[in-house]
Amino acid sequence: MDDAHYPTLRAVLASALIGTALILPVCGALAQMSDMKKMPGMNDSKMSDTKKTKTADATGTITALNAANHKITFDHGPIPAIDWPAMTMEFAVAPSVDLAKLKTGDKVKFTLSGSGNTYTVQSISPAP
Ligand SMILES: [Cu+2]
Repeated sequence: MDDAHYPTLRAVLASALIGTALILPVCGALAQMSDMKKMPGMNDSKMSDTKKTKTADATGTITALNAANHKITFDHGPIPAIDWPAMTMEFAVAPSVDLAKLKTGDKVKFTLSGSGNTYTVQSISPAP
């Protein structure tokens, strides 16, 4: 190839690189800014949603009692108030609730309070 083209090519490549170098950070900054605009908004609504304390009423059957850790396992029905499907799960129980009065197999109504996926049983009463 003739040398005459080499500097030109280099200049073109150099300016392309500089152009890329100049454009990329701007795009990156814009992308970050729009990400940052989006993310906190999403997190905010999610956080305020999950961090807000909610209470819910539910019914279920006691499938296990863990007196040592003051926990109880319910096979519970759907809990629309907190968007939960029916499932079997263990809950921490508030100290005010006397687990000694309960036994596995009891059908009960119970109230929950908490946020996100962390709910504590606040009261338990026999289901009608
Ligand atoms: Cu559950």
